[in-house]
Formats: sequence, C-alpha cells, structure tokens
Amino acid sequence: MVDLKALIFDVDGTLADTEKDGHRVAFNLAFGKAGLDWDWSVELYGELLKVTGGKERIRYYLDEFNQAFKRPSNLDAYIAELHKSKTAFYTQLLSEGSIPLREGVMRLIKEARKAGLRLAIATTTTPANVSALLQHAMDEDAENWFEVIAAGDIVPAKKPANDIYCYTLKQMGLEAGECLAFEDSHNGILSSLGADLETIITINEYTHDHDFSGAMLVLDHMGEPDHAFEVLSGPAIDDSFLNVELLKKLHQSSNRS
Ligand code: XBP
Ligand code: MG
Repeated sequence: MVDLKALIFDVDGTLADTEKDGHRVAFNLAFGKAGLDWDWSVELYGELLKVTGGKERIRYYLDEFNQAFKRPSNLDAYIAELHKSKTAFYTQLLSEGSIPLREGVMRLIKEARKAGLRLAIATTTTPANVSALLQHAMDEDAENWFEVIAAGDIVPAKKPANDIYCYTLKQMGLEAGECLAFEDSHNGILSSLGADLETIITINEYTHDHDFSGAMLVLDHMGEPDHAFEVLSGPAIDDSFLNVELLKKLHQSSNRS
C-alpha cells in the first residue's frame, strides 16, 4: 500500500470562485480599455469556459461568437496584448481582496501542512494570477507553502491535456498513486485523470452539470466543521468536511494506490 504524500490543487473554481467575478470582469475591463465593445456576460462566459486559457478563450470567442470583428494582421500579438492588460486588471482586483477562498480550503491546506503532506498547484491560469490569489486571499507567505506552482504557458498544452499534472508530478518526483488532485471542472478532471491521479471534485455554479466520470468523490464544497459538505457522488462518508484523515482513508481505498 502506497502512502498519501501530496495534494495537488487546481486554482480557478477550486481554491476560489474566480471566474464570474474575477477573470470575466477583468476580460471586460481590458476590452473596454482597448476600445472594444465586446461584453462577456455571465451566460456567454459559461460557454467560453469550454476553452481553458485566457488567450485561447479570446481566440475561441472570435472564432465562434464574433466573426464580424475585423482581425488585425498579427492576431497572436493583438490577443497577447489584450491578455496582458486583462492580467493587470485581474491581479488588481485580487489585490483589493475581492475574491475570497472557497469554503474549507484554508482549513484543509493548513491541516495538510501540519500533517506533513506536500502541496502543489497545477493550473491553466497565468502565474501572476496564482501569486496574487495566494498572497491576497490565502496568506502573504502562501506561495512558499506550495512546493511546485505549475501554471499557464509552462507546458505546451493546457487542460484538458494532462501536461500540467505530468509536469507537476515530475517536478515533485512523485508517482500519481502517491497524490490526490482537486478539481472543479470537466476539463480539469480530464487533465488530472489523464495523469492517472485520483481526483476530488468541488463543483461551482459554472460546473455543477459537468461530467465528472472517474472522480473519486464529487462534493458541493470542501466543508467546514460547522457547515457539512454534500456528497454528490462517491462512497458513503461519515465525515462532514474534508480533512487529512478522510483523505488518507479515501486514498487507501482507491484502486490506484
Ligand atoms: C482556468 C482557466 C483560466 C482562467 C483564465 O482553468 O481556464 O484560463 O479562466 O486565466 P483551470 P488566464 O481552473 O481548469 O486551470 O487568463 O490567465 O489564462
Ligand atoms: Mg478549475
């Protein structure tokens, strides 16, 4: 039996609900600053989330939802500039403390650190966005709590490709069977399962109807001692919030370890 050694966290939608009130708002601010009349509504943004990565999402929007836009000759550079501006707006929003961590996240991470579990991040978002979220929503020092922060263009293919999780495992020198992954979306779990990682899902308003086939456990949130999670799919569980002992039990009973 292999021991549980590490937890690998997705960021957007898992550590915090960043999409609707964070990324979406920042995209719209960047569009406005560039003199564009593009407006990504809450509903449209749900469609656009099919594609991970902000630059990739802008291109998908032009391809599928705004074919009338007269494209500049160097579209790649144009998108990259827009995206740079979006990142500036997004990190500014986070520095104002506008996006809190999701329920149970801080408690679980603190407990995991105490228990000696190794921690990592595997995300599609830009590294500066991860730093801003960790610093402003978690702790000034939180970047140092994670042994590996794998983010953005560090790998050639973003989620649903498994690259970012494979990269993280390699950096940590761990086998997939020694870790658990935490995700919130269909693209996310395709990526983690693609790296052979047992995965716990916490859904959110954009992902509650996603396909989470293959998940070890699907929850509405990680839970707190005074606010139980709801198990949406998975084994019967006595606990009412995610904690290290429960993670170890789940890990032991999984097929992959
Ligand atoms: C996150 C994303 C990201 C963010 C935007 O997906 O799709 O693209 O929405 O970030 P996941 P950037 O949670 O599956 O990693 O604009 O910095 O790319
Ligand atoms: Mg996510």
